[in-house]
Amino acid sequence: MTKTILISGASSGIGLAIANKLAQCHHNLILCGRRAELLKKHADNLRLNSTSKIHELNFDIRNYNECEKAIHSLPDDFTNIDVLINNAGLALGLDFIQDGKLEDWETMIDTNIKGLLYITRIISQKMIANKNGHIINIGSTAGKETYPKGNVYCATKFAVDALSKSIRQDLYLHNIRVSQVCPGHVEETEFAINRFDGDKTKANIYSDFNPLKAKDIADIIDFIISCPPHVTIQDIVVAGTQQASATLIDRSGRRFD
Ligand code: NDP
Ligand code: 8X3
Repeated sequence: MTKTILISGASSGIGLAIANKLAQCHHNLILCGRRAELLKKHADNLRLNSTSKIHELNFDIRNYNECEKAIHSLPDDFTNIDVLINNAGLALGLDFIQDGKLEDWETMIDTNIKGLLYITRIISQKMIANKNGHIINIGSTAGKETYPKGNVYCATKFAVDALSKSIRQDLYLHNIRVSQVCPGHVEETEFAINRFDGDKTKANIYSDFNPLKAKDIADIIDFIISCPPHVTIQDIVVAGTQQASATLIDRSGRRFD
């Protein structure tokens, strides 16, 4: 069945891979992100290569008014959102707590926690009115297990973990499903280059083992939304086979390629 699906953070990485997968599955998509040109390029590509209806929304998820204005601007075809995928998020820096940059902390908290809350508040109101909906949060293994210097990023993902459970408790009586996917390292994303502020040497964290690919997460999302209405996948924790925990990674070379 064709669904209308809003994906935050669809301009790159995991969000873009989800958009590609769900367009192949004939769903109608609302692609969100701040980089308008990039989003338009991806949207045009999907329009060319799929039968899905595609709409782009450019806004900063950290600003509640911008979120509200963007969602309220949706054309009629897209207003009944069946699935919300809260994917936009980032890590900035990898520092001991005493060295952390306040600006990085604010950005991570504002994006990963408050941005997710803003979008969820706005869209859940319509889902409640429709008595139908599915919210999928992209958490992280960093939301299950801390690691040295992960401090604030881990805290934001622990918050996503808590919100995934608590929002489910708020919304299940309204026929709204809430799921979470918690990946370990995922390549084919801008995650590491953003975390290390464009430093390619520091961001080179995937070359000596085989991590997940963005497409792997997209396949999991497709599975979650394809489950029959009486089934909710509550939580999936997934990592590459060479990654056993946040810090236990077999970096002896890429296997399984
Ligand atoms: P990317 O950097 O490739 O994607 C992040 C996306 O978030 C971009 O599309 C970006 O769009 C969007 N975004 C960031 N800030 C904002 C903002 N203020 N307003 C609106 N959109 C914003 O990284 P990933 O694909 O890896 O990240 C996606 C999610 O996956 C994140 O929540 C991340 O924490 C999580 N994750 C990533 C892992 C990894 O190893 N890569 C592992 C586990 C979880 P734009 O810049 O255009 O606004
Ligand atoms: C991204 C995975 O381990 O870099 O959420 O925090 S990790």
